[in-house]
Amino acid sequence: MLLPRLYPILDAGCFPNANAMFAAAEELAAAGCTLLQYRNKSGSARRMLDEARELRARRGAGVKLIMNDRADLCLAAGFDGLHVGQDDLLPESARRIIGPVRWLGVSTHNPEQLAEADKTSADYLAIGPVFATTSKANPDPVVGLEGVRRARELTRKPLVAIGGITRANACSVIEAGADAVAVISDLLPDPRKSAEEFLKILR
Ligand code: 3NM
Repeated sequence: MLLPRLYPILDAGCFPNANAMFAAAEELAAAGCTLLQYRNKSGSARRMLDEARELRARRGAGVKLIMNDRADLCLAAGFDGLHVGQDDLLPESARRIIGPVRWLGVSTHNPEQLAEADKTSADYLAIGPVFATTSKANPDPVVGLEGVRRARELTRKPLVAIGGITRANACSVIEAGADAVAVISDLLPDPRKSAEEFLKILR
């Protein structure tokens, strides 16, 4: 698998309503984004599936959709992949559900978790939070650029850095060894402009 440099996360909690999130998804696709994650930490399963299906119906050609946390909703919505954290299904349990083809990403927050996830069938690993973030409840301790460098030494899988990444610091994160940056807040409130700038900076 080849990760694009920019991996936008659409966090339902960051939008006033679902339509605003769908509009953001379309703007990100128009800016050239080819991978989007749908994240919803507070919606019911029913609501999440409705939103995920709508995202899928509206996605542009060549845009892959990744479901956060929920293997069942990944399948039900016909998404292209699943991203699991340390409190979700174990990677191999998730893999059994989503099958061999869909992408599987795993969040890690320290070298031990990263080395463990490296042994699984995950297609990519995430490390974070790199910098302080306000987008996640109870974030783990910041790992910094040093944490990204260390993660790079521990895996040959594609590496996604996450947490507090902005247009101002994204280059330093890639230079530290990440293949991609996952971003929530610095893509708001003008997703198209921000994404175009990220893609230009990270080219
Ligand atoms: N996961 P922003 S940090 C969803 O450390 C998430 O695994 C993290 O949002 C991790 O770009 C984070 O606004 C929030 O900082 C990322």
